[in-house]
Amino acid sequence: MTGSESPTASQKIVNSWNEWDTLRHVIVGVADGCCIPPSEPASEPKIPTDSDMRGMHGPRPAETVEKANAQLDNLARVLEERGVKVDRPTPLNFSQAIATPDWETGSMFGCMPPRDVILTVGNEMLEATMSYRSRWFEYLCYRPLLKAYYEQDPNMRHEAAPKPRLTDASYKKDYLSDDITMEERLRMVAAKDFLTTEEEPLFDAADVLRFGRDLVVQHGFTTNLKGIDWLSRHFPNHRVHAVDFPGDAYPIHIDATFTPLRPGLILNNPERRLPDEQRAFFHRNDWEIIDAARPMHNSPPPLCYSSVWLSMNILMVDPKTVCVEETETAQMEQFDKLGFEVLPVPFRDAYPFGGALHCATTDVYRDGDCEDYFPKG
Ligand code: DAV
Repeated sequence: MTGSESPTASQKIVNSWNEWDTLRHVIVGVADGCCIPPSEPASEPKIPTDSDMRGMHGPRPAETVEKANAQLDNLARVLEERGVKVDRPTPLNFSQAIATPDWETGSMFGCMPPRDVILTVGNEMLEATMSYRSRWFEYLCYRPLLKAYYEQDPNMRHEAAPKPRLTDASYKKDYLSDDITMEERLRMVAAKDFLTTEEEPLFDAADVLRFGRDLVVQHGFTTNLKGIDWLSRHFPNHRVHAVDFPGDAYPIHIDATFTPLRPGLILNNPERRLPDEQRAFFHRNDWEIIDAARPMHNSPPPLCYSSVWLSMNILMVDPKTVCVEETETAQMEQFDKLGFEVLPVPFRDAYPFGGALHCATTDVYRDGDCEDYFPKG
């Protein structure tokens, strides 16, 4: 290759190897047209009988969409004011029914949590398989952006994991029926008896955390062992580690459970501690795992799928600066004591749309290269 053919720095659009290096370019979700999808095998156990979402489906109330969008737009503005380029996905008509040759379902979900769908690893953006039928086509909302990055950045890799069939064979039948006690649920997750079967590889992008050469992936309801194996074959230059958190009765996405803050420091949900034998890898490489502060709320906002632990679902803007939901004062105080600069942003109105600040974003570009943070293997 001659000098004139080699990509120039300005053509490099996609680059992000970890969760904390300085953020330069990000996708922030939008709430337009978001729906509560009809019940399906993947969602049943996550919606307890007493939940305000039981039996509900259809477009979310317009005033909640407006409020969520105001907070999402504000997040975009806060990031832009710090020099971060912000892109937004293109919503589809989520209220339409969708079908494949194997199944049909009454609506889609939305294009808030971009983190759930798109996994950025270095110069690659990978569309996850997903594990909910209602989220099967969600990658289409990101295609206009990924297409543009691909056209502008000659080194960008646009990849898609094999689309799963998501037939009934992908879910355990009658898993966690209503009369199962919380104790029994916790016993089942501790035994790694999860909702999804090993019929085919399944993973949601939000079950993956990036630590340079190492990828840490939660095995749970939305990601199965075949999904983790697929990721390790797909990223042969990475070490892929499966983790699980026995205290989480509904293990869906890792990012309200385990949150790396900077090299050497991870926040762990004190109700969902990483088991000792899985901690050893972090400890022998001099990483500290500390308990997150307790959330300030006893319950999530109405019509929300996630737990109060969205308090620790934060966005690192650089290794010293963290974006935190503005009512989570205990979490902010903990960050302050750890020496971080804290950027408080209002975000609770966006929670029902699928999560907090980490969920609501997906990296396009962070400074830095692929480093080995675990030299002792
Ligand atoms: O604690 O409900 C939420 C994670 C959403 N991405 C929880 C997990």
